[in-house]
Amino acid sequence: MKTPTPTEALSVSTLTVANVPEYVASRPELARQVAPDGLAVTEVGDGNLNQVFLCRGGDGRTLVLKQALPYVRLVGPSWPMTEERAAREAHAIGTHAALSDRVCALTYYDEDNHVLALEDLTDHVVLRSHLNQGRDITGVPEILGRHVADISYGTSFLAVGEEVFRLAAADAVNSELCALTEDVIFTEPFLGSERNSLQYPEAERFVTDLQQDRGWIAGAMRCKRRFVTVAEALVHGDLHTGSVFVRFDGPAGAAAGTGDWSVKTFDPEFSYYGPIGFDLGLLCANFVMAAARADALGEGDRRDALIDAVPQVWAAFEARFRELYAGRARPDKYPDEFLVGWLADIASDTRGFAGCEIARRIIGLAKVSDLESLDRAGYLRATERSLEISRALLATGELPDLREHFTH
Ligand code: SR1
Ligand code: MG
Repeated sequence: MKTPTPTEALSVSTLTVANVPEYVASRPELARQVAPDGLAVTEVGDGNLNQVFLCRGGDGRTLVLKQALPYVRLVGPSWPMTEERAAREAHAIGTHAALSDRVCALTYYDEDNHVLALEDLTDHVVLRSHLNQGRDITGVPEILGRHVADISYGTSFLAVGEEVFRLAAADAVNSELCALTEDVIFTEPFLGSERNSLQYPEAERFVTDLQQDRGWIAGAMRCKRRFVTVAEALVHGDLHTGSVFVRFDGPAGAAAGTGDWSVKTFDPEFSYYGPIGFDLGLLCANFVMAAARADALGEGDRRDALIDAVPQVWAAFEARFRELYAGRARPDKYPDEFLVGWLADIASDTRGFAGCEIARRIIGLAKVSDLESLDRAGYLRATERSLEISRALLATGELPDLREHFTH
């Protein structure tokens, strides 16, 4: 094959381990980042939607390429999906990275082939894996709470002004992926679906019981209404512990703090203008399921530490949100009392979305390894307790006492 020149950028509908070197060589923006000669390429994607390649040049520099294909990777071509999600992701990374340094950097975007070149974070670990390994996360919940405040306040109408907000929200419509979320998070776990499944059939009785609880279903439908109709900020849209890379940089053995971590969020392809509590709710739900795992493994101290991640996320979010609000352009128009109501709405949304996320990760499509990798007894204990938390969050709208909940 003829060696491409920079003016002949290779077009590839499907990147493969074999054609990535040629693709990189044909694009000066990429060839500047990683030496195309002798490029070692590995498929490293473990997400549900896209393919991801790690490219290592002979000079040791690395690059990650992520490509959206016209279908859902988890299922295959039988579930078509447009590649538009790559554009949504590129847009969100650009917007969020301007507001927070906790974002995996985008170094190049190829709109034609739906390819994003991303900062290589293979010296980090996905937070979910870090949690599953039983490792400490002291300081991480606070970093994430603050990050959500930065990206959400920074894209809210108060920060950018009403007209800019309206135009930005219109520009970020992500209908296809929002529809997917509406199905898999808000509808199928509650009303039933052929896509639902359970790791062990004995858990069926918990689900059957829950699906007859009209209060639980009504709570979920309230959340769906909020998800569909509230456009508060450009949210990440899928901020679970599998969308966060962490690397501990502090001294070994010392107590960790927020300054000891590199934390980078990634994968915001589900981003859209939605309720701020959506990101917070998904995060908190995933900490609750990590706590349920620790509980099932008999690790009481660790369970309690993970339960504490929930108020830590919220406290850091609220503190930073208050700080940002204090700098608003028109304090004469927006009194402090306005913030009180806004935070109450976000807190209520957070509880509800957490309840939906727990339910979907157990009943619906796209499971979490925190629970799925437990043995049968552990899985049943963890799922029963997690689902009861989901019931409390959605049927009552209140956060139950989680320590009490796990130990009664
Ligand atoms: C088709 S799978 C759907 C899920 O995968 C993504 O990671 C999101 O969590 C989405 O809900
Ligand atoms: Mg994802």
